[in-house]
Amino acid sequence: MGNTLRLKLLSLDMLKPVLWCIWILFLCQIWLVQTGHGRENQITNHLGMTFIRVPPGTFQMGSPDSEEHRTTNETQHLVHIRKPFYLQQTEVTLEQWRAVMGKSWFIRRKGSDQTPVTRVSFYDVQKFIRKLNKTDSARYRLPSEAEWEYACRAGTTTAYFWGNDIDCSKAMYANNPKKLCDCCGYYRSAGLPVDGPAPVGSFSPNPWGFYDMHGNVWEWCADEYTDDIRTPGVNTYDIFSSRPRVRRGGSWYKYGQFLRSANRTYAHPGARFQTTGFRLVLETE
Ligand SMILES: [Ca+2]
Repeated sequence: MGNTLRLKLLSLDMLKPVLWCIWILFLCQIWLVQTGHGRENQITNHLGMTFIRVPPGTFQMGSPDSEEHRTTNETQHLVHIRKPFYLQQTEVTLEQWRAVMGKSWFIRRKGSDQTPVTRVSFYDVQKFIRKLNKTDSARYRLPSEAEWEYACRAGTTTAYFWGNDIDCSKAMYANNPKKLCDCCGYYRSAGLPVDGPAPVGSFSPNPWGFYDMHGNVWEWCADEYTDDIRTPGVNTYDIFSSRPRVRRGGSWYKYGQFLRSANRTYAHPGARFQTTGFRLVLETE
């Protein structure tokens, strides 16, 4: 074998690892695009709120009969999400709330800027949305209950995105010394605040990249509450409506079973709770 040929083969051997890396990067790129998790599927607005694109699709909303702690308002049924939408990656934070509403709203609030905003009623949230919509060319709104559960499940069918068992290391709940403190010790050792929510994004995200869909704070949805989940309530905001609105996801305050993907509760739209905040949908079309 001549020297020239040997040199060529040697160069080819040296190139192999490089070619493999290029190939793996190419495959990763395809995976990111196909699973909807590439950067092109995220939008960050002028307030630093990040929104992740949720593709259209079909899913089983509600819980199976076999699910522990399920209640009668979780009848399982097929739901079609026909349009893509962008959902906020985290709950709305105190910093984001103040940026829109001004500091005077939360003089007595404790917690870091990254703490989710709470004690905001459904009506308060509508004021926030109206102000935000005036400062930005984009349009914001609350998610419908179906959109919320679709994004919470992120393709999973178990009680929580990680499985069927609640776990202090996966989400924020039972962090209340007066009511239920099963997880207080764990959170204390993890450096998280006790007797309140954690800064947003303190736990691992679900498979689609959303943080704290399970726990931390309950999240207002747009829909009026109906007992039969198969017939969703009106989700057009009506300032004169005092019908109860849906809240989803459970909170730091009490039981882990309230964090289940299918769990539902509701409240008067004027109620302010230390357990309840929200996240937004960004309309792009
Ligand atoms: Ca939450």
